[in-house]
Amino acid sequence: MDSTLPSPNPASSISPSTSLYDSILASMFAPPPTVLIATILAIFFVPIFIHFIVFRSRSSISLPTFLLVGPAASGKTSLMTSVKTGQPPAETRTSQAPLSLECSIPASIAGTSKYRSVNDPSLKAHKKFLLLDTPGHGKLRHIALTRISSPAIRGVIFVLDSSLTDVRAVAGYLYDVLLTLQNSATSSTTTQPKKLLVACNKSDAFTALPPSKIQKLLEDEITKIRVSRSKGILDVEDDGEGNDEKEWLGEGGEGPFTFQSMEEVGVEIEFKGGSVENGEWRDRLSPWIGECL
Ligand SMILES: Nc1nc2c(ncn2[C@@H]2O[C@H](COP(=O)(O)OP(=O)(O)OP(=O)(O)O)[C@@H](O)[C@H]2O)c(=O)[nH]1
Ligand SMILES: [Mg+2]
Repeated sequence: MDSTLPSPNPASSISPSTSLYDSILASMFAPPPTVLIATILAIFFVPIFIHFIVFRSRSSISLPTFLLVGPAASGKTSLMTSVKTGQPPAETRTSQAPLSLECSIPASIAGTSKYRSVNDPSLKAHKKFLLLDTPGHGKLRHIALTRISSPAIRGVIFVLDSSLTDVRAVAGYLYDVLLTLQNSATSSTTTQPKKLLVACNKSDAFTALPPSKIQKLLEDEITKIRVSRSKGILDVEDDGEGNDEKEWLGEGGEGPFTFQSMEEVGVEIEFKGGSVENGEWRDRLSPWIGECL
């Protein structure tokens, strides 16, 4: 009788799960060259790719936008180019489609920077925004009016020629812009007022009127337009569809119209004079744009 017991085989005592574990560990610490190269490439390029996607989508979708509106040949396209380049353009053509340009102002003038320390390095950066030019021709004004209520719009710049040769036509377009802003402010869920800057351009011209005089003439003309339009509206009964958009300007819509009274319906208006020819708009617009950002 063989009394010797068979010696235990060390290999047979290792379970299959232990050997799998070992082989995974071995491949992790000594990976094949192809896996090594793929991992290094992923480490370098995936963050760059994600940054590119995020950066591109933010700049194209959520950049704060300022809408340029106003009658034809008032200087909207010229003003936009001069804010971007600091120089008046050599020549412009009648606009037939909207056009946007990316511009920037020093972050120190932006409204959100007023509580920062003067030593905050972020104040040395620039704040980007878009200027969106629209055609002034009567048949193409719907392009501007439909964009006024867009959430990306931080402010509207109404550009007019300071000579104000046709005050009725200018006041008529401004009336439509104000009405759209008023309806947008009253239907908005935020209490943030809508901002409008009336840019009295071409102040270099001999016939140019000062902004205070332009403001008064426009107020008188809008008062007349409001009276004539309200007569038409009173004849029309409520359409019964719960449409609460107002068709007249101001809280009550009675008496003389003033731009100041638009604050009661959530629209803040400022007047500024300047000239593209003299390269004045970049400095004159920056504080107002900074407040809106
Ligand atoms: N004198 C003077 N001329 C200006 C000024 N700004 C613009 N212009 C001239 O006014 C004309 C019309 O300018 P645009 O910028 O094309 O006007 P716009 O408002 O874009 O016109 P539309 O595209 O038709 O709506 C051009 O000949 C400009 O050179 C200014 O400040 N002073
Ligand atoms: Mg134009």
